[in-house]
Amino acid sequence: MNIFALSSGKGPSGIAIVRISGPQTLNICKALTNEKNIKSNEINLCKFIDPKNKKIIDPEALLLWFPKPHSFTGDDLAELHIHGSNAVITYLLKVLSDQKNCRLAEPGEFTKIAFQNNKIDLVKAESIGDLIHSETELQREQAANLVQGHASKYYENLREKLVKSLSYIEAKIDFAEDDLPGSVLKEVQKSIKQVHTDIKQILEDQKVGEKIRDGFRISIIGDVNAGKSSLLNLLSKRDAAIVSEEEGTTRDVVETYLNIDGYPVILADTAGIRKAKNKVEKEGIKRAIKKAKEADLTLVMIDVSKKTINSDVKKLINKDCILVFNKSDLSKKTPKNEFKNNDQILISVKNSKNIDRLIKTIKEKLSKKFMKANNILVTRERHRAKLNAALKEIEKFLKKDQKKEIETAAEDLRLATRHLGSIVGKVDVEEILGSIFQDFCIGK
Ligand SMILES: Nc1nc2c(ncn2[C@@H]2O[C@H](COP(=O)(O)OP(=O)(O)O)[C@@H](O)[C@H]2O)c(=O)[nH]1
Ligand SMILES: [Mg+2]
Repeated sequence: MNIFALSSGKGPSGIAIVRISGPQTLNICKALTNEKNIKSNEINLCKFIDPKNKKIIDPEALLLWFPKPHSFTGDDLAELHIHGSNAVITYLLKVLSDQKNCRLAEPGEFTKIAFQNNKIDLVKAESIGDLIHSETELQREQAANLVQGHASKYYENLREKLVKSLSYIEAKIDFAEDDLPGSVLKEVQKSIKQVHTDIKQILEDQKVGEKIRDGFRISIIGDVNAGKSSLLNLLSKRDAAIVSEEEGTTRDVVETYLNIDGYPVILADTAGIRKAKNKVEKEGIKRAIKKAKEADLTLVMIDVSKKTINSDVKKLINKDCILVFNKSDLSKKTPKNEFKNNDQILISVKNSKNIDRLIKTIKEKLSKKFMKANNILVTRERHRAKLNAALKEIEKFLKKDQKKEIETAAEDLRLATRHLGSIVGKVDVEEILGSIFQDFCIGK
């Protein structure tokens, strides 16, 4: 079966790219162009024609032909660069679907075939998806790193260490004691302990890779009528939350997704903190406090015209909060307070005053708190779960007396290897055997 799809965005645009992949790709291209001599890995200038009625689909287009295995999918693949109008695209796609054994590709199918043909591993497949969907600079950077295989190489390296240790243990099980030096088990222990330390270190990353993919969580909390909803609306450039001079307007949590100067952020507006009598408002305040606790960063908003900070709000201020004094158009004096170590910013949402400084401070805070690790490896819960599972097996292994329980200890390592391998999509027992044959001359 051959698959095809529009690989560029929806038209109209100067150029659109349609990809075809599968064993009959060249024949399909020949039928569509009437060209007998399509050159591989070169640009072919040609006309695309409807083979049924000889009508011209696009009089001037480009065809790139990549024979397997040197293509993105690893199968025969062609790229058709056509004029990007809806009519040209629609006609070409229809003609392609008329061809024998040719169907529209499913989402991600080109990448899936590339994985099945061993052109890319799972982490790369995922990160290609992330790169395509990246919305902020930080997300683009992270995905681009993964596409280049940094994480895959690291995991592969760890896995190879486990495979090597496992091959020693298997040898110890299979061969007579005197064939192997006594220090082998000690060496294995040492190497596995190192792998354990490395995985632990990867996991202690404050989940920054996932946060960059999904967005950093920022909560706005504070007094009623401090201007929390107004700030959310200003930053998100839309009327996401209701603003009113009536106290206790916001009750539910309102969230919006923002790009704050390259940082992906989920900003949450919450109910104002006060002694509420109303049941619904009480629930809103409970949710506000919960949001603040879960947040990566909290903006505590205070109305400067109030002169003091509400004692219930004070209780929520910790060392990571930014104190945002709002309504500088009404008063320039910020209330005296004991939070000397916190960032304190005086703004006016009404007049858009000092908002750029607030944004800069938010960025600095996030960067200081999360961007310490320069080598981000885990970007998905899937990776984290597999690493944790591998860690568990390694811990089981390390707890065992490997002389007495060598068989079950080997099984622990086998499972750990499998968990690590499944991050990049590699699970292979043959390799363990291969490693044994390589290191011990069995045929002697
Ligand atoms: N003077 C002045 N009023 C503001 C400012 N920001 C918000 N407000 C007003 O304060 C009131 C409460 O705002 P709102 O965003 O609903 O506050 P919230 O209860 O904290 O969500 C509204 O009448 C806003 O128009 C500001 O910077 N200056
Ligand atoms: Mg509000």
